[in-house]
Amino acid sequence: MDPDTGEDQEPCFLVAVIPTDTTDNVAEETLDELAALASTAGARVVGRAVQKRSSLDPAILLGKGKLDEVSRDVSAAGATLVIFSNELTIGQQDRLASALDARVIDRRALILDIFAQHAHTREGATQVELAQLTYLLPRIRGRGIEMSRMGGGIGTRRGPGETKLEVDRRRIRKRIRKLESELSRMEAVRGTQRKLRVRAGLPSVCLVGYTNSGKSSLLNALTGSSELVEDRLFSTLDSATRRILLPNGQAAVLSDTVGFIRNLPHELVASFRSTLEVVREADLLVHVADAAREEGMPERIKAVEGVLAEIGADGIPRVLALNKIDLVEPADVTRLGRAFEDAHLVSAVSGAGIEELLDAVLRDAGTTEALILEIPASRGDLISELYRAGNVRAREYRGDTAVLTVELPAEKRARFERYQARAREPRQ
Ligand SMILES: Nc1nc2c(ncn2[C@@H]2O[C@H](COP(=O)(O)OP(=O)(O)OP(=O)(O)O)[C@@H](O)[C@H]2O)c(=O)[nH]1
Ligand SMILES: [Mg+2]
Repeated sequence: MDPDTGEDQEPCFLVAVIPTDTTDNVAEETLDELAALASTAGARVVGRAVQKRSSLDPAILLGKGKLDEVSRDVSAAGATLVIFSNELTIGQQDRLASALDARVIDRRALILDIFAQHAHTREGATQVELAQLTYLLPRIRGRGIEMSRMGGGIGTRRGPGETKLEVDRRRIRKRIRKLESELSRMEAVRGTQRKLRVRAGLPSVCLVGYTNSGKSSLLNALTGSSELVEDRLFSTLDSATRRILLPNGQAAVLSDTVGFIRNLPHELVASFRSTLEVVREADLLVHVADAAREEGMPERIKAVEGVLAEIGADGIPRVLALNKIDLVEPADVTRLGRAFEDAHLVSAVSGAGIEELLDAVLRDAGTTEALILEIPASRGDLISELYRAGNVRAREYRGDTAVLTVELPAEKRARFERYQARAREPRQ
């Protein structure tokens, strides 16, 4: 199947069962996102339905009347696949599939499927297979289940639906162990490469953000390289790293990463541990958000922050870049600027705001090398603050001046600027 031709795309129907207090806008946004995921996976959306419910029916999720309605709509629209935004148990999946007379998958399986289609490197493919099998394992429950029901594979031969057939739990466990050990070998290599970079002493900056917000486009705009940019979700799975020159001529490394999404399946976060390590070890994160999709923007920003916390990267200094500002009406640009005071309004396409963003990167990350500070020896308070806030590498006294070599976090630098012994020299 070729998702680009529009032919052969599996007709699919989307269903979201959401809490009663959800606003209509959020409900729409949930379905729009599910639709974007479905078409990214190569399916053609032929209909959608929402049901607001205060509690989910554990057997079949939907209320009886709604189930009949959806069932009629699914067959009228000729859908052979129904995708639920809710997470489904295997029992629910089975019951829904027979009630709706179509293949049924949930959003998690759909995201895993997209990742499988986009995994081009060996590490990416290994990470995705591990995530897919981890998703699958608890769903098999020892029965020789008919795996085609497990979904997988929209327009792909690589989903679990296709690797299926004779798999059983023992074999899956064995395969999981093998994949894990392969991944840790690949991680070790990656670690060595990273150490080489660290030794080169270059500050490391990482682009993070919701999928399709324009991270790869920004990497290209900032470095003049040509990473794959697509109006699809999860185009980037591997973290590409490029060298950039900051406005003062100093070099830094800039990495692109896999996009985040709300409720990112946790098997994926776990499997992508090593890819995401570049995020954890960055000196600065540039959080890229799509300013052209204002609906749901705060939620998407929050979702990204949630994933950052989940991977232990929430303590890293961050700048927010609102991208695609070329698509925003001037009046709305002003409003956005006020609503997100600290954000940089940028466009990877028009180049607007890129210089300013680089200045901010230089300010917040370009200065990871140690400062040499001359502090009056009488200012014990400042000296102990430096010990608390930074990493003091050396201290000596010259007369009544303490000379400290100290690595300081970005937010403390301005405070100690006037004690700096010499201007920072650009590196290389
Ligand atoms: N108009 C406009 N479009 C942009 C801008 N930046 C990115 N885009 C478009 O937005 C879409 C997604 O861009 P990518 O750079 O692939 O986004 P990404 O964040 O890397 O996406 P994933 O890797 O899929 O998570 C593409 O169609 C880009 O052409 C921008 O500043 N202005
Ligand atoms: Mg990308």
